[in-house]
Amino acid sequence: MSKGIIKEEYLKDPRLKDFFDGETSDWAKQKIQEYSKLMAYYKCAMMEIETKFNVLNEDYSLKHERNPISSIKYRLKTPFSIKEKMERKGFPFSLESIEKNLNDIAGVRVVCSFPHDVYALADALLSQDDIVLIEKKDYIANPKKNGYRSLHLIVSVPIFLAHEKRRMKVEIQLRTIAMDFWATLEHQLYYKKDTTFTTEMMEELATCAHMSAELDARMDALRERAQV
Ligand code: 0O2
Repeated sequence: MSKGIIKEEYLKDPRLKDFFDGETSDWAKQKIQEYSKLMAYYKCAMMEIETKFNVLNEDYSLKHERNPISSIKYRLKTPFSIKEKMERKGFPFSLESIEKNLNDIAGVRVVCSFPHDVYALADALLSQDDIVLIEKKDYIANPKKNGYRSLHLIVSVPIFLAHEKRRMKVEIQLRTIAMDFWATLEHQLYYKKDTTFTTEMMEELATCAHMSAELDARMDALRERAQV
């Protein structure tokens, strides 16, 4: 995920036509417009979520004189990645189906300082009365077999358009700097890649994840002792 990925060119990309099976008809043009509109709504939803976390960061730093958030990144799933996932999951291909079946078109990643901050921020967000929790996956309490840790939330957030209020789904990944360090490097080495990884290499990857978890726990213990 990288900040700034949502550019005008993204929606004007001529390859978007391929997304609708290479159609050049008026039907396809209309679909592209509708698709672009839907993506703009997702972008608005990500902005809403980002603002909510910035506000929480500000509030927390006033009370505790430190920032619980190290960075926030966001990304919109690309048309090709959307198409691949719809096909892989066997969903019918339409804009309605995309919106109904995919939860991770809009993704916001919040990198926090300490494990404590991950849960404090998640709780604070989920207690807001306009946020609806759709799904929660706690890969910190229950790490994946390869060692991946993060707290994943699927929420819906309202966006207020000129003449309409619309609820949009956003996937939020909350993780510490240590979790992000491991996941970013693992993403380059192994995740969804055809790289050959031996059992021993997989074990080494998991050991590195354990080390980062231990580092998190020790730093969190220090935070607690420092009472910040
Ligand atoms: P990218 O390239 O980061 O955007 P599904 O999305 O259906 O395949 P599921 O169960 O809905 O699977 O998703 P899950 O497990 O909640 O994970 C979704 C996202 O979490 C991924 O998005 C990754 O960003 C991240 N993630 C999950 N597992 C791993 C892992 O083992 N290593 C790393 N580095 N990241 C992981 P994408 O779209 O798959 O990938």
